[in-house]
Amino acid sequence: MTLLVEADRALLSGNEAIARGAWEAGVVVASAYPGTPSTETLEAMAAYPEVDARWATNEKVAVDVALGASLGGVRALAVMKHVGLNVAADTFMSATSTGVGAGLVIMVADDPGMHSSQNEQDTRFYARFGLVPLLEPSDSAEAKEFTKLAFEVSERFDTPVLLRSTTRISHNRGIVELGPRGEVPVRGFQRNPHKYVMLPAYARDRHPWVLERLERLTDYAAELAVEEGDDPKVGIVTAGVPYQYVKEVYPDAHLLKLGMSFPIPIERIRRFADAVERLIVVEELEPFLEEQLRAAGIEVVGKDLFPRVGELSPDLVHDGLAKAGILEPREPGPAPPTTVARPPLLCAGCPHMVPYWALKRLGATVTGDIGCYTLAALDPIATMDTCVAMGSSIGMASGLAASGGSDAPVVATIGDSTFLHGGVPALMEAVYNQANITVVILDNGTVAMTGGQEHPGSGTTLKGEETRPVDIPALCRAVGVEDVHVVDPYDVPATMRAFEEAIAHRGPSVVITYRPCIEAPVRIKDRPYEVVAADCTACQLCMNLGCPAIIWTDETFEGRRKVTIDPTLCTGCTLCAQLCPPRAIVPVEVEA
Ligand SMILES: Cc1ncc(C[n+]2csc(CCOP(=O)(O)OP(=O)(O)O)c2C)c(N)n1
Repeated sequence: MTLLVEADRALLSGNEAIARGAWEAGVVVASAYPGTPSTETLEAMAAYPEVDARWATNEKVAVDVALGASLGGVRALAVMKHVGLNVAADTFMSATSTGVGAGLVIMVADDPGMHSSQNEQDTRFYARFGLVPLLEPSDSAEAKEFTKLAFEVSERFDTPVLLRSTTRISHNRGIVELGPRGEVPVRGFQRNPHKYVMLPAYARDRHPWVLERLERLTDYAAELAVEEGDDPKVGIVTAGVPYQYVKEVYPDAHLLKLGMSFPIPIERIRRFADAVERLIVVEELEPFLEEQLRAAGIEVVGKDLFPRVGELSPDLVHDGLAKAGILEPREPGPAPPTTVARPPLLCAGCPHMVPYWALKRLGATVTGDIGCYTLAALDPIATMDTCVAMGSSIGMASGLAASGGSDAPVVATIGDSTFLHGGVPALMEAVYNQANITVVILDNGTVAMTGGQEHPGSGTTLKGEETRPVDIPALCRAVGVEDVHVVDPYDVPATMRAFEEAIAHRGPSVVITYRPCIEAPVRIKDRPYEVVAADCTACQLCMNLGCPAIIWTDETFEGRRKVTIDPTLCTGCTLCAQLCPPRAIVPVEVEA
Protein backbone atom coordinates (compact mmCIF):
# COMPACT_ATOMS: atom_id res chain seq x y z
CA MET A 1 0.00 0.00 0.00
CA THR A 2 1.48 3.33 -1.04
CA LEU A 3 0.50 6.30 1.12
CA LEU A 4 0.54 9.44 -0.99
CA VAL A 5 1.35 12.58 0.96
CA GLU A 6 1.55 15.03 -1.92
CA ALA A 7 1.43 14.57 -5.66
CA ASP A 8 5.22 14.73 -5.93
CA ARG A 9 6.11 12.98 -2.68
CA ALA A 10 5.05 9.69 -1.13
CA LEU A 11 5.60 7.69 2.00
CA LEU A 12 7.17 4.53 0.62
CA SER A 13 8.75 1.41 2.03
CA GLY A 14 12.27 0.74 0.79
CA ASN A 15 10.91 -1.99 -1.47
CA GLU A 16 8.30 0.34 -2.96
CA ALA A 17 10.94 3.04 -3.37
CA ILE A 18 13.18 0.63 -5.28
CA ALA A 19 10.23 -0.25 -7.53
CA ARG A 20 9.58 3.44 -8.06
CA GLY A 21 13.26 4.06 -8.83
CA ALA A 22 13.26 1.24 -11.35
CA TRP A 23 10.13 2.62 -13.00
CA GLU A 24 11.62 6.13 -13.15
CA ALA A 25 14.79 4.59 -14.61
CA GLY A 26 12.66 3.27 -17.47
CA VAL A 27 12.82 -0.42 -16.56
CA VAL A 28 10.83 -2.54 -18.99
CA VAL A 29 11.28 -6.08 -17.59
CA ALA A 30 11.37 -7.04 -13.89
CA SER A 31 11.64 -10.62 -12.70
CA ALA A 32 11.74 -12.09 -9.20
CA TYR A 33 11.13 -15.06 -7.00
CA PRO A 34 9.44 -14.04 -3.74
CA GLY A 35 11.36 -14.05 -0.49
CA THR A 36 11.12 -11.92 2.64
CA PRO A 37 12.19 -9.12 2.92
CA SER A 38 12.31 -8.48 -0.85
CA THR A 39 8.86 -9.66 -2.03
CA GLU A 40 6.92 -6.37 -2.18
CA THR A 41 9.41 -4.89 -4.65
CA LEU A 42 8.10 -6.86 -7.59
CA GLU A 43 4.51 -6.61 -6.36
CA ALA A 44 4.92 -2.81 -6.42
CA MET A 45 6.45 -3.00 -9.91
CA ALA A 46 3.39 -4.90 -11.14
CA ALA A 47 1.31 -1.75 -10.54
CA TYR A 48 3.21 0.08 -13.31
CA PRO A 49 1.60 -0.73 -16.67
CA GLU A 50 4.81 0.06 -18.59
CA VAL A 51 6.69 -2.71 -16.77
CA ASP A 52 6.52 -6.38 -17.65
CA ALA A 53 6.72 -7.59 -14.02
CA ARG A 54 6.70 -11.37 -13.75
CA TRP A 55 7.34 -14.05 -11.16
CA ALA A 56 10.05 -16.49 -12.12
CA THR A 57 10.22 -20.14 -11.09
CA ASN A 58 13.32 -19.43 -9.03
CA GLU A 59 16.00 -16.78 -8.62
CA LYS A 60 18.32 -18.18 -11.28
CA VAL A 61 15.53 -18.01 -13.79
CA ALA A 62 14.79 -14.45 -12.61
CA VAL A 63 18.38 -13.36 -13.32
CA ASP A 64 18.39 -15.24 -16.63
CA VAL A 65 15.20 -13.42 -17.67
CA ALA A 66 16.58 -10.05 -16.60
CA LEU A 67 19.92 -10.70 -18.33
CA GLY A 68 18.15 -11.76 -21.53
CA ALA A 69 16.02 -8.60 -21.45
CA SER A 70 19.11 -6.49 -20.85
CA LEU A 71 20.87 -8.06 -23.84
CA GLY A 72 17.67 -7.41 -25.79
CA GLY A 73 18.31 -3.75 -25.13
CA VAL A 74 15.89 -2.77 -22.35
CA ARG A 75 16.65 -1.95 -18.73
CA ALA A 76 15.89 -4.93 -16.51
CA LEU A 77 15.63 -5.66 -12.79
CA ALA A 78 15.91 -8.97 -10.93
CA VAL A 79 14.79 -9.15 -7.28
CA MET A 80 15.41 -11.74 -4.56
CA LYS A 81 16.22 -12.30 -0.94
CA HIS A 82 19.83 -12.96 0.04
CA VAL A 83 19.70 -16.76 -0.20
CA GLY A 84 18.16 -16.38 -3.64
CA LEU A 85 21.49 -15.15 -4.93
CA ASN A 86 22.97 -18.55 -4.04
CA VAL A 87 20.45 -20.08 -6.44
CA ALA A 88 21.22 -17.44 -9.07
CA ALA A 89 24.96 -17.51 -8.46
CA ASP A 90 25.79 -19.56 -11.54
CA THR A 91 24.35 -17.02 -13.94
CA PHE A 92 25.50 -14.12 -11.78
CA MET A 93 29.14 -15.22 -11.69
CA SER A 94 29.36 -15.33 -15.48
CA ALA A 95 27.13 -12.32 -16.17
CA THR A 96 29.84 -10.38 -14.36
CA SER A 97 32.00 -11.21 -17.41
CA THR A 98 29.45 -10.83 -20.19
CA GLY A 99 28.45 -7.43 -18.93
CA VAL A 100 25.10 -6.07 -20.04
CA GLY A 101 23.18 -4.73 -22.98
CA ALA A 102 20.95 -2.11 -21.37
CA GLY A 103 21.20 -1.59 -17.59
CA LEU A 104 20.88 -4.68 -15.41
CA VAL A 105 20.34 -4.39 -11.65
CA ILE A 106 20.01 -7.28 -9.22
CA MET A 107 18.28 -6.17 -6.04
CA VAL A 108 19.08 -8.43 -3.10
CA ALA A 109 17.53 -8.01 0.35
CA ASP A 110 19.53 -9.35 3.28
CA ASP A 111 17.94 -10.41 6.54
CA PRO A 112 20.28 -9.62 9.46
CA GLY A 113 18.80 -11.18 12.57
CA MET A 114 17.04 -13.82 10.46
CA HIS A 115 13.49 -12.54 10.96
CA SER A 116 12.39 -15.01 8.29
CA SER A 117 15.42 -16.75 6.84
CA GLN A 118 17.54 -19.81 7.32
CA ASN A 119 20.82 -17.90 7.52
CA GLU A 120 22.10 -14.31 7.63
CA GLN A 121 24.70 -14.36 4.86
CA ASP A 122 26.09 -10.99 3.86
CA THR A 123 25.54 -10.21 0.17
CA ARG A 124 28.45 -7.78 0.04
CA PHE A 125 30.73 -10.81 -0.35
CA TYR A 126 29.01 -11.69 -3.61
CA ALA A 127 29.99 -8.31 -5.02
CA ARG A 128 33.60 -9.03 -4.15
CA PHE A 129 33.32 -12.59 -5.44
CA GLY A 130 31.86 -11.44 -8.77
CA LEU A 131 33.93 -8.22 -8.95
CA VAL A 132 30.85 -6.09 -9.57
CA PRO A 133 29.66 -2.90 -7.86
CA LEU A 134 27.28 -2.99 -4.91
CA LEU A 135 25.21 0.04 -3.94
CA GLU A 136 23.79 0.30 -0.45
CA PRO A 137 21.01 2.80 0.35
CA SER A 138 20.35 3.88 3.93
CA ASP A 139 16.64 4.85 3.69
CA SER A 140 13.68 4.90 1.28
CA ALA A 141 14.70 8.17 -0.42
CA GLU A 142 18.15 6.80 -1.16
CA ALA A 143 16.67 3.45 -2.15
CA LYS A 144 14.89 5.20 -5.00
CA GLU A 145 17.85 7.38 -6.00
CA PHE A 146 20.38 4.54 -5.78
CA THR A 147 18.16 2.34 -7.93
CA LYS A 148 18.20 4.94 -10.69
CA LEU A 149 21.91 5.41 -10.21
CA ALA A 150 22.46 1.65 -10.35
CA PHE A 151 21.10 1.56 -13.90
CA GLU A 152 23.41 4.40 -14.95
CA VAL A 153 26.40 2.64 -13.36
CA SER A 154 25.41 -0.60 -15.06
CA GLU A 155 25.42 1.00 -18.50
CA ARG A 156 28.43 3.26 -17.96
CA PHE A 157 30.65 0.39 -16.75
CA ASP A 158 28.96 -2.42 -18.69
CA THR A 159 28.27 -4.47 -15.55
CA PRO A 160 25.45 -6.00 -13.59
CA VAL A 161 24.99 -3.96 -10.40
CA LEU A 162 24.00 -5.39 -7.02
CA LEU A 163 21.63 -3.18 -5.06
CA ARG A 164 21.68 -4.36 -1.45
CA SER A 165 18.82 -3.76 0.92
CA THR A 166 18.24 -5.17 4.41
CA THR A 167 15.03 -5.84 6.32
CA ARG A 168 15.03 -2.37 7.94
CA ILE A 169 15.49 -0.62 4.60
CA SER A 170 13.00 -2.81 2.75
CA HIS A 171 10.21 -2.57 5.31
CA ASN A 172 10.58 0.89 6.86
CA ARG A 173 8.76 3.81 5.27
CA GLY A 174 10.16 7.21 4.47
CA ILE A 175 9.35 10.25 2.36
CA VAL A 176 10.39 9.86 -1.26
CA GLU A 177 10.44 12.59 -3.91
CA LEU A 178 8.69 11.29 -7.01
CA GLY A 179 10.00 11.95 -10.50
CA PRO A 180 8.81 11.19 -14.00
CA ARG A 181 9.62 8.03 -15.90
CA GLY A 182 12.77 8.50 -17.89
CA GLU A 183 12.66 7.60 -21.54
CA VAL A 184 15.49 5.20 -22.33
CA PRO A 185 16.01 4.48 -26.02
CA VAL A 186 15.56 0.78 -26.76
CA ARG A 187 18.81 -0.51 -28.27
CA GLY A 188 17.70 -3.88 -29.58
CA PHE A 189 19.78 -7.04 -29.41
CA GLN A 190 23.28 -6.60 -30.73
CA ARG A 191 25.07 -9.79 -31.69
CA ASN A 192 28.46 -10.07 -30.00
CA PRO A 193 29.46 -13.71 -29.39
CA HIS A 194 32.86 -12.67 -28.07
CA LYS A 195 31.10 -10.87 -25.26
CA TYR A 196 28.01 -13.02 -24.70
CA VAL A 197 29.19 -16.57 -25.40
CA MET A 198 31.24 -17.63 -22.40
CA LEU A 199 33.24 -20.44 -23.94
CA PRO A 200 36.75 -20.56 -22.50
CA ALA A 201 38.51 -18.84 -25.41
CA TYR A 202 36.22 -15.83 -25.14
CA ALA A 203 35.81 -15.89 -21.35
CA ARG A 204 39.61 -15.77 -20.88
CA ASP A 205 39.70 -12.37 -22.56
CA ARG A 206 36.95 -11.08 -20.30
CA HIS A 207 38.67 -11.66 -16.97
CA PRO A 208 41.40 -9.02 -17.42
CA TRP A 209 38.70 -6.68 -18.70
CA VAL A 210 36.65 -7.30 -15.53
CA LEU A 211 39.69 -6.41 -13.40
CA GLU A 212 40.31 -3.24 -15.37
CA ARG A 213 36.61 -2.35 -14.96
CA LEU A 214 37.02 -2.84 -11.23
CA GLU A 215 39.76 -0.23 -11.12
CA ARG A 216 37.54 2.28 -12.88
CA LEU A 217 34.70 1.45 -10.50
CA THR A 218 37.00 1.98 -7.51
CA ASP A 219 37.71 5.52 -8.72
CA TYR A 220 34.01 6.09 -9.21
CA ALA A 221 33.16 4.77 -5.71
CA ALA A 222 35.04 7.75 -4.28
CA GLU A 223 32.50 10.08 -5.91
CA LEU A 224 29.68 8.36 -4.04
CA ALA A 225 31.31 8.65 -0.59
CA VAL A 226 29.91 11.52 1.47
CA GLU A 227 31.81 13.12 4.35
CA GLU A 228 29.98 14.78 7.25
CA GLY A 229 31.40 16.53 10.34
CA ASP A 230 35.00 17.49 11.07
CA ASP A 231 36.04 16.00 14.43
CA PRO A 232 39.79 15.32 14.13
CA LYS A 233 39.69 12.76 16.96
CA VAL A 234 37.32 10.08 15.66
CA GLY A 235 36.23 9.21 12.15
CA ILE A 236 33.51 6.66 11.39
CA VAL A 237 33.18 4.76 8.12
CA THR A 238 29.73 3.32 7.53
CA ALA A 239 27.10 2.53 4.88
CA GLY A 240 23.47 1.44 4.63
CA VAL A 241 21.17 1.44 7.64
CA PRO A 242 24.02 1.59 10.23
CA TYR A 243 24.58 5.17 8.98
CA GLN A 244 21.13 6.09 10.33
CA TYR A 245 21.91 4.50 13.70
CA VAL A 246 25.17 6.44 14.00
CA LYS A 247 23.38 9.70 13.11
CA GLU A 248 20.70 8.96 15.69
CA VAL A 249 22.98 8.34 18.66
CA TYR A 250 25.92 10.55 17.66
CA PRO A 251 24.61 13.39 15.47
CA ASP A 252 27.94 15.27 15.46
CA ALA A 253 29.97 12.29 14.30
CA HIS A 254 32.68 12.80 11.70
CA LEU A 255 31.51 10.33 9.09
CA LEU A 256 32.44 8.89 5.76
CA LYS A 257 29.29 7.31 4.38
CA LEU A 258 29.90 4.97 1.46
CA GLY A 259 27.25 4.72 -1.21
CA MET A 260 29.12 1.90 -2.90
CA SER A 261 30.22 -0.79 -0.46
CA PHE A 262 32.15 -2.61 -3.16
CA PRO A 263 34.59 -1.77 -4.60
CA ILE A 264 35.50 0.50 -1.73
CA PRO A 265 37.30 3.76 -2.48
CA ILE A 266 40.36 2.77 -0.53
CA GLU A 267 42.48 5.89 -1.20
CA ARG A 268 39.53 8.14 -0.31
CA ILE A 269 39.16 6.25 2.99
CA ARG A 270 42.92 6.43 3.58
CA ARG A 271 42.78 10.23 3.30
CA PHE A 272 39.83 10.28 5.71
CA ALA A 273 41.72 8.00 8.12
CA ASP A 274 44.84 10.20 7.93
CA ALA A 275 42.77 13.18 9.05
CA VAL A 276 41.53 11.56 12.29
CA GLU A 277 43.22 10.03 15.34
CA ARG A 278 40.99 6.93 15.44
CA LEU A 279 39.06 5.19 12.70
CA ILE A 280 35.97 3.12 13.48
CA VAL A 281 33.86 1.06 11.09
CA VAL A 282 30.17 0.60 11.91
CA GLU A 283 28.75 -2.18 9.74
CA GLU A 284 26.09 -4.85 10.15
CA LEU A 285 26.99 -8.56 10.00
CA GLU A 286 30.48 -9.40 8.72
CA PRO A 287 33.62 -7.24 9.09
CA PHE A 288 33.54 -6.75 5.32
CA LEU A 289 34.81 -3.17 5.19
CA GLU A 290 36.97 -3.55 8.28
CA GLU A 291 39.01 -6.43 6.87
CA GLN A 292 39.58 -4.68 3.53
CA LEU A 293 40.78 -1.56 5.35
CA ARG A 294 43.12 -3.61 7.51
CA ALA A 295 44.44 -5.42 4.46
CA ALA A 296 45.25 -2.00 2.97
CA GLY A 297 47.25 -1.15 6.09
CA ILE A 298 44.68 1.23 7.57
CA GLU A 299 44.36 1.01 11.35
CA VAL A 300 40.72 0.51 12.26
CA VAL A 301 38.39 -0.85 14.97
CA GLY A 302 35.02 -2.43 14.22
CA LYS A 303 33.82 -5.79 15.42
CA ASP A 304 35.64 -5.35 18.75
CA LEU A 305 32.89 -2.82 19.47
CA PHE A 306 29.83 -4.01 17.55
CA PRO A 307 28.27 -7.47 17.25
CA ARG A 308 28.96 -9.58 14.17
CA VAL A 309 25.72 -11.51 14.63
CA GLY A 310 22.18 -10.20 14.15
CA GLU A 311 20.87 -6.72 13.41
CA LEU A 312 22.48 -3.59 14.70
CA SER A 313 20.26 -1.01 16.42
CA PRO A 314 20.74 2.52 17.75
CA ASP A 315 21.22 1.00 21.22
CA LEU A 316 23.89 -1.43 20.04
CA VAL A 317 25.70 1.32 18.15
CA HIS A 318 25.51 3.52 21.26
CA ASP A 319 26.91 0.70 23.40
CA GLY A 320 29.79 0.17 20.96
CA LEU A 321 30.66 3.85 20.87
CA ALA A 322 30.44 3.95 24.68
CA LYS A 323 32.82 0.98 24.84
CA ALA A 324 35.22 2.97 22.70
CA GLY A 325 34.92 5.86 25.19
CA ILE A 326 33.28 8.13 22.60
CA LEU A 327 29.80 8.34 24.13
CA GLU A 328 28.64 8.11 27.74
CA PRO A 329 27.11 4.71 28.55
CA ARG A 330 23.34 4.64 28.04
CA GLU A 331 21.11 5.46 31.00
CA PRO A 332 19.10 2.31 31.70
CA GLY A 333 15.75 3.07 30.07
CA PRO A 334 12.33 1.80 31.16
CA ALA A 335 12.00 -1.98 31.17
CA PRO A 336 10.68 -3.18 27.80
CA PRO A 337 6.99 -4.04 27.92
CA THR A 338 6.36 -7.69 28.68
CA THR A 339 4.70 -9.57 25.88
CA VAL A 340 3.04 -12.94 25.93
CA ALA A 341 5.12 -15.43 23.96
CA ARG A 342 3.15 -16.79 21.00
CA PRO A 343 4.82 -19.75 19.36
CA PRO A 344 4.49 -19.80 15.56
CA LEU A 345 1.73 -22.16 14.45
CA LEU A 346 0.08 -23.27 11.25
CA CYS A 347 -3.19 -21.40 10.60
CA ALA A 348 -6.48 -22.88 11.77
CA GLY A 349 -7.72 -25.06 8.93
CA CYS A 350 -4.30 -25.23 7.20
CA PRO A 351 -4.32 -28.08 4.67
CA HIS A 352 -0.75 -28.97 5.70
CA MET A 353 -1.90 -30.28 9.11
CA VAL A 354 -3.21 -33.73 8.19
CA PRO A 355 -0.25 -34.82 6.03
CA TYR A 356 2.08 -34.31 8.99
CA TRP A 357 -0.38 -35.86 11.41
CA ALA A 358 -0.45 -38.92 9.11
CA LEU A 359 3.35 -39.05 8.77
CA LYS A 360 3.69 -38.93 12.55
CA ARG A 361 1.35 -41.88 12.88
CA LEU A 362 3.31 -43.76 10.24
CA GLY A 363 6.57 -43.06 12.08
CA ALA A 364 8.27 -41.78 8.91
CA THR A 365 11.67 -40.12 8.75
CA VAL A 366 10.74 -36.79 7.20
CA THR A 367 13.10 -34.59 5.25
CA GLY A 368 11.47 -31.17 5.15
CA ASP A 369 11.72 -28.07 3.06
CA ILE A 370 11.06 -24.36 3.32
CA GLY A 371 7.52 -23.00 3.45
CA CYS A 372 4.67 -22.58 5.94
CA TYR A 373 4.86 -26.31 6.52
CA THR A 374 8.31 -25.98 8.11
CA LEU A 375 6.33 -25.17 11.26
CA ALA A 376 5.62 -28.91 11.36
CA ALA A 377 9.10 -29.23 12.88
CA LEU A 378 7.75 -27.62 16.07
CA ASP A 379 5.48 -28.98 18.80
CA PRO A 380 2.86 -30.28 18.82
CA ILE A 381 3.29 -31.68 15.28
CA ALA A 382 7.08 -32.17 15.56
CA THR A 383 7.25 -34.29 12.40
CA MET A 384 10.11 -32.88 10.37
CA ASP A 385 13.67 -34.12 10.75
CA THR A 386 15.57 -31.83 8.37
CA CYS A 387 15.17 -28.45 6.66
CA VAL A 388 18.18 -26.89 4.95
CA ALA A 389 17.49 -25.03 1.70
CA MET A 390 14.71 -24.68 -0.85
CA GLY A 391 14.25 -27.94 -2.75
CA SER A 392 16.67 -29.94 -0.59
CA SER A 393 14.08 -32.29 0.86
CA ILE A 394 13.91 -34.65 -2.12
CA GLY A 395 17.65 -35.03 -2.76
CA MET A 396 18.26 -35.44 0.96
CA ALA A 397 15.58 -38.11 1.18
CA SER A 398 17.21 -39.89 -1.74
CA GLY A 399 20.59 -39.79 -0.02
CA LEU A 400 19.17 -40.78 3.33
CA ALA A 401 17.44 -43.78 1.75
CA ALA A 402 20.71 -44.72 -0.01
CA SER A 403 22.55 -44.58 3.31
CA GLY A 404 20.32 -47.29 4.76
CA GLY A 405 20.44 -45.30 7.97
CA SER A 406 16.70 -45.02 8.51
CA ASP A 407 14.65 -48.07 9.47
CA ALA A 408 11.53 -45.95 9.07
CA PRO A 409 10.13 -45.06 5.64
CA VAL A 410 11.88 -42.00 4.20
CA VAL A 411 9.47 -39.27 3.12
CA ALA A 412 10.29 -35.86 1.62
CA THR A 413 7.74 -33.09 2.17
CA ILE A 414 7.79 -30.05 -0.08
CA GLY A 415 5.39 -27.21 -0.99
CA ASP A 416 4.18 -26.67 -4.54
CA SER A 417 6.18 -23.50 -5.14
CA THR A 418 9.29 -25.01 -3.59
CA PHE A 419 8.84 -28.14 -5.71
CA LEU A 420 8.75 -26.07 -8.90
CA HIS A 421 11.59 -23.85 -7.65
CA GLY A 422 14.15 -26.55 -6.89
CA GLY A 423 12.46 -29.89 -6.32
CA VAL A 424 11.96 -31.09 -9.90
CA PRO A 425 15.63 -31.91 -10.71
CA ALA A 426 15.87 -33.83 -7.42
CA LEU A 427 12.76 -35.82 -8.24
CA MET A 428 14.37 -36.79 -11.54
CA GLU A 429 17.46 -37.90 -9.61
CA ALA A 430 15.25 -40.04 -7.38
CA VAL A 431 13.60 -41.64 -10.42
CA TYR A 432 16.91 -42.07 -12.24
CA ASN A 433 18.48 -43.87 -9.29
CA GLN A 434 15.23 -45.52 -8.17
CA ALA A 435 15.39 -44.09 -4.66
CA ASN A 436 13.03 -45.84 -2.30
CA ILE A 437 11.33 -42.70 -1.08
CA THR A 438 7.93 -41.06 -0.99
CA VAL A 439 7.64 -37.41 -1.95
CA VAL A 440 4.69 -35.51 -0.51
CA ILE A 441 3.93 -32.35 -2.50
CA LEU A 442 1.85 -30.06 -0.31
CA ASP A 443 -0.02 -28.23 -3.06
CA ASN A 444 -1.99 -25.24 -1.76
CA GLY A 445 -1.84 -23.39 -5.10
CA THR A 446 0.17 -20.46 -3.77
CA VAL A 447 3.39 -19.27 -2.15
CA ALA A 448 1.73 -18.98 1.26
CA MET A 449 4.89 -18.42 3.28
CA THR A 450 5.68 -15.08 1.65
CA GLY A 451 2.11 -13.78 1.55
CA GLY A 452 0.27 -15.73 -1.13
CA GLN A 453 1.99 -14.99 -4.43
CA GLU A 454 1.16 -16.65 -7.73
CA HIS A 455 3.54 -19.24 -9.21
CA PRO A 456 3.74 -21.34 -12.39
CA GLY A 457 1.39 -23.92 -10.88
CA SER A 458 -1.27 -21.50 -9.71
CA GLY A 459 -2.84 -20.53 -13.04
CA THR A 460 -2.52 -16.74 -12.74
CA THR A 461 0.35 -14.34 -13.34
CA LEU A 462 1.56 -11.53 -11.11
CA LYS A 463 -0.47 -9.11 -13.23
CA GLY A 464 -3.60 -11.18 -12.55
CA GLU A 465 -3.85 -12.71 -16.01
CA GLU A 466 -4.95 -16.30 -16.45
CA THR A 467 -2.22 -18.61 -17.70
CA ARG A 468 -1.62 -22.30 -18.22
CA PRO A 469 -0.78 -23.90 -14.87
CA VAL A 470 1.85 -26.60 -14.53
CA ASP A 471 0.07 -29.94 -14.15
CA ILE A 472 2.03 -31.29 -11.17
CA PRO A 473 0.71 -34.90 -11.27
CA ALA A 474 1.44 -35.06 -15.03
CA LEU A 475 4.89 -33.59 -14.46
CA CYS A 476 5.68 -36.28 -11.86
CA ARG A 477 4.51 -39.02 -14.20
CA ALA A 478 6.40 -37.47 -17.11
CA VAL A 479 9.71 -37.70 -15.26
CA GLY A 480 9.03 -41.36 -14.56
CA VAL A 481 7.28 -41.65 -11.19
CA GLU A 482 5.00 -44.67 -11.55
CA ASP A 483 3.11 -44.33 -8.27
CA VAL A 484 1.40 -40.92 -8.12
CA HIS A 485 -1.53 -40.18 -5.80
CA VAL A 486 -3.58 -36.99 -5.62
CA VAL A 487 -5.59 -36.58 -2.46
CA ASP A 488 -7.61 -33.95 -0.61
CA PRO A 489 -5.89 -33.47 2.76
CA TYR A 490 -9.26 -32.55 4.30
CA ASP A 491 -10.22 -36.19 3.76
CA VAL A 492 -8.35 -37.83 6.63
CA PRO A 493 -8.95 -41.53 5.79
CA ALA A 494 -8.13 -41.00 2.08
CA THR A 495 -4.91 -39.14 2.96
CA MET A 496 -3.86 -41.91 5.32
CA ARG A 497 -4.59 -44.55 2.67
CA ALA A 498 -2.63 -42.70 -0.02
CA PHE A 499 0.38 -42.39 2.27
CA GLU A 500 0.28 -46.07 3.19
CA GLU A 501 0.06 -47.15 -0.44
CA ALA A 502 2.82 -44.78 -1.58
CA ILE A 503 5.15 -45.89 1.20
CA ALA A 504 4.47 -49.55 0.37
CA HIS A 505 5.50 -48.93 -3.25
CA ARG A 506 9.14 -49.87 -3.96
CA GLY A 507 11.01 -47.04 -5.65
CA PRO A 508 10.01 -43.40 -5.78
CA SER A 509 6.36 -42.52 -5.20
CA VAL A 510 4.55 -39.20 -4.97
CA VAL A 511 1.51 -38.07 -3.00
CA ILE A 512 0.13 -34.66 -3.94
CA THR A 513 -2.08 -33.29 -1.21
CA TYR A 514 -4.17 -30.70 -3.04
CA ARG A 515 -6.30 -28.13 -1.22
CA PRO A 516 -6.11 -24.32 -1.62
CA CYS A 517 -4.52 -22.32 1.18
CA ILE A 518 -7.16 -20.96 3.56
CA GLU A 519 -5.71 -17.45 3.18
CA ALA A 520 -5.00 -17.15 -0.55
CA PRO A 521 -6.26 -16.11 -2.95
CA VAL A 522 -9.34 -15.51 -0.74
CA ARG A 523 -9.79 -16.08 2.97
CA ILE A 524 -11.88 -19.23 3.45
CA LYS A 525 -14.19 -19.42 6.45
CA ASP A 526 -16.95 -21.94 6.78
CA ARG A 527 -19.37 -22.64 9.62
CA PRO A 528 -17.26 -23.07 12.79
CA TYR A 529 -17.21 -26.19 14.93
CA GLU A 530 -17.60 -26.52 18.70
CA VAL A 531 -16.86 -29.12 21.36
CA VAL A 532 -19.81 -30.57 23.23
CA ALA A 533 -18.15 -30.49 26.65
CA ALA A 534 -20.28 -33.31 28.07
CA ASP A 535 -19.15 -35.64 25.27
CA CYS A 536 -15.43 -34.77 25.33
CA THR A 537 -13.41 -37.65 26.81
CA ALA A 538 -10.20 -35.57 26.88
CA CYS A 539 -8.42 -38.06 24.60
CA GLN A 540 -6.66 -34.99 23.17
CA LEU A 541 -6.26 -36.60 19.72
CA CYS A 542 -7.40 -33.38 18.04
CA MET A 543 -4.55 -31.52 19.74
CA ASN A 544 -2.05 -33.45 17.58
CA LEU A 545 -3.20 -31.47 14.54
CA GLY A 546 -1.52 -28.37 15.93
CA CYS A 547 -4.60 -26.28 15.07
CA PRO A 548 -4.50 -22.94 16.92
CA ALA A 549 -8.30 -22.87 17.14
CA ILE A 550 -8.28 -25.86 19.50
CA ILE A 551 -7.52 -24.70 23.02
CA TRP A 552 -7.40 -26.19 26.51
CA THR A 553 -10.18 -25.67 29.07
CA ASP A 554 -9.98 -26.05 32.86
CA GLU A 555 -12.48 -28.91 32.75
CA THR A 556 -11.06 -32.41 33.09
CA PHE A 557 -12.10 -35.97 32.37
CA GLU A 558 -10.35 -38.73 34.33
CA GLY A 559 -7.63 -36.24 35.27
CA ARG A 560 -6.93 -35.08 31.68
CA ARG A 561 -7.77 -31.64 30.38
CA LYS A 562 -10.59 -31.23 27.93
CA VAL A 563 -10.49 -28.96 24.91
CA THR A 564 -12.68 -26.31 23.37
CA ILE A 565 -12.67 -24.45 20.03
CA ASP A 566 -12.20 -20.72 19.51
CA PRO A 567 -15.07 -19.94 17.09
CA THR A 568 -13.35 -16.78 15.84
CA LEU A 569 -10.38 -18.82 14.60
CA CYS A 570 -12.18 -21.98 13.46
CA THR A 571 -12.54 -22.14 9.67
CA GLY A 572 -14.88 -25.11 9.70
CA CYS A 573 -12.36 -27.40 8.00
CA THR A 574 -13.82 -30.47 9.82
CA LEU A 575 -10.43 -32.06 10.47
CA CYS A 576 -10.70 -32.25 14.26
CA ALA A 577 -14.27 -33.52 13.96
CA GLN A 578 -13.02 -36.31 11.70
CA LEU A 579 -10.44 -37.31 14.29
CA CYS A 580 -12.69 -37.13 17.39
CA PRO A 581 -13.48 -40.70 18.62
CA PRO A 582 -16.58 -39.79 20.71
CA ARG A 583 -17.85 -37.42 17.96
CA ALA A 584 -17.87 -34.57 20.48
CA ILE A 585 -16.92 -31.98 17.84
CA VAL A 586 -19.92 -30.72 15.87
CA PRO A 587 -20.86 -27.73 13.71
CA VAL A 588 -22.10 -24.71 15.64
CA GLU A 589 -25.89 -24.48 15.47
CA VAL A 590 -26.96 -21.54 13.33
CA GLU A 591 -30.11 -19.77 14.43
CA ALA A 592 -32.84 -19.87 11.80
C1 LIG B 1 16.33 -19.53 -2.12
C2 LIG B 1 15.12 -19.02 -1.41
N1 LIG B 1 14.22 -18.27 -2.07
C3 LIG B 1 13.13 -17.80 -1.44
C4 LIG B 1 12.91 -18.10 -0.13
C5 LIG B 1 11.67 -17.57 0.57
N2 LIG B 1 10.67 -18.63 0.68
C6 LIG B 1 10.65 -19.45 1.72
S1 LIG B 1 9.58 -20.70 1.50
C7 LIG B 1 9.08 -20.15 0.04
C8 LIG B 1 8.06 -20.87 -0.78
C9 LIG B 1 6.93 -21.39 0.00
O1 LIG B 1 5.92 -21.80 -0.87
P1 LIG B 1 5.45 -23.29 -0.95
O2 LIG B 1 6.59 -24.21 -1.13
O3 LIG B 1 4.39 -23.39 -1.97
O4 LIG B 1 4.87 -23.56 0.51
P2 LIG B 1 3.70 -22.81 1.32
O5 LIG B 1 4.35 -21.76 2.14
O6 LIG B 1 2.72 -22.30 0.33
O7 LIG B 1 3.13 -23.86 2.19
C10 LIG B 1 9.76 -19.00 -0.28
C11 LIG B 1 9.52 -18.24 -1.50
C12 LIG B 1 13.87 -18.89 0.53
N3 LIG B 1 13.76 -19.22 1.82
N4 LIG B 1 14.95 -19.35 -0.12
